Amino acid sequence: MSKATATAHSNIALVKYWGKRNSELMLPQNGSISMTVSDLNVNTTVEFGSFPEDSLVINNQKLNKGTEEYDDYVGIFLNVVRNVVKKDLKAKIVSESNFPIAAGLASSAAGFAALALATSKALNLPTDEKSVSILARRGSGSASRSISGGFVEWKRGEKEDGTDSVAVQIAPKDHWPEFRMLTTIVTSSAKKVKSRAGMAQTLKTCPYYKGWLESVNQDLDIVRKGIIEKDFTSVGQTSEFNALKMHATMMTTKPPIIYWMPSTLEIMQSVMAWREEGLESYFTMDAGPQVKVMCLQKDVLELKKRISELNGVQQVIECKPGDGARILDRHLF
Ligand code: 2P0
Repeated sequence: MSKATATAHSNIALVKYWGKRNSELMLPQNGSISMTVSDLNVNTTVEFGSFPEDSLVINNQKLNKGTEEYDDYVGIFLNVVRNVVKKDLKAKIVSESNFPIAAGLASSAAGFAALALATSKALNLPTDEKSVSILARRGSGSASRSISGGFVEWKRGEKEDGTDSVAVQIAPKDHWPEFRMLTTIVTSSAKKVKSRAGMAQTLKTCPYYKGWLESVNQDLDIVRKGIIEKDFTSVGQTSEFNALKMHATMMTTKPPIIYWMPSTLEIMQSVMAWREEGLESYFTMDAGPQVKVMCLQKDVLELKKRISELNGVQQVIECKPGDGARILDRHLF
């Protein structure tokens, strides 16, 4: 059978991936650590066959050749797959997400993780986590991390062929079920600069990128150890610091990339003030204006209430450590 369906969740990075050393193989400049989240998911069905051409529908919208989503993302991934199986098969893909895509909520991570697993199953390729992580990486770097559940590290790797640039689980979701990310949506419109272009621009023009690379391994060590020891203060402090360093490199490119909106900053400053009062929480932002507030389960109700009262906050989604990608029996077509 050449048709399969898979589901995958987004992940939110605690130590960020920002920059490639090989854009064809999607090899990162640095390792990263994330939490796969429970509540933001994508379901994808793919069928391979002798169709006239590839077709792609995401959230009921057709996105075939000529659209950015197909040409720069899915089309490239499908060519990688055709190269692996050495057959000119065409794909029919239908995908549904339960959150706005392209708004800095790691839609490409969940999307390509689901597509890579469904593709592997449909084409009888290996479906172990390592193999699927490596395939998912070719669609979108952060997708490599959504194959596993819980807390995950995407190893930078050293090899030129990318066979050691793979995501591995640090701890399963049940290791630290109290850990929360309150994903705060301040806008659902698409971001102006895609991560891929933003990273390339940073590498080319940011004078501080060297400082990012020099300090990221230390962040990885602290966050990895903090997760294993369930040391919330250590994980929160270092993740927040790491996110600010990444945004500092984005802001200091030519032309500058500023993903924040006024409400992004309002949430950040509020979190810092609440922390002073003893309500322990930390923030992280990705390539978009949304803020993810890290906290422990015991403080969720109070924080949700306070965040919802801030200007510009449209929605607060409580994300727990979640499962990795898995095959579903029910197809979308
Ligand atoms: C991350 N981001 O670690 C970082 C933090 C955004 C900021 O991974 O070019 O969509 O497809 O590999 O994975 C978003 O970048 O980029 C991302 P590609 P991707 O989560």
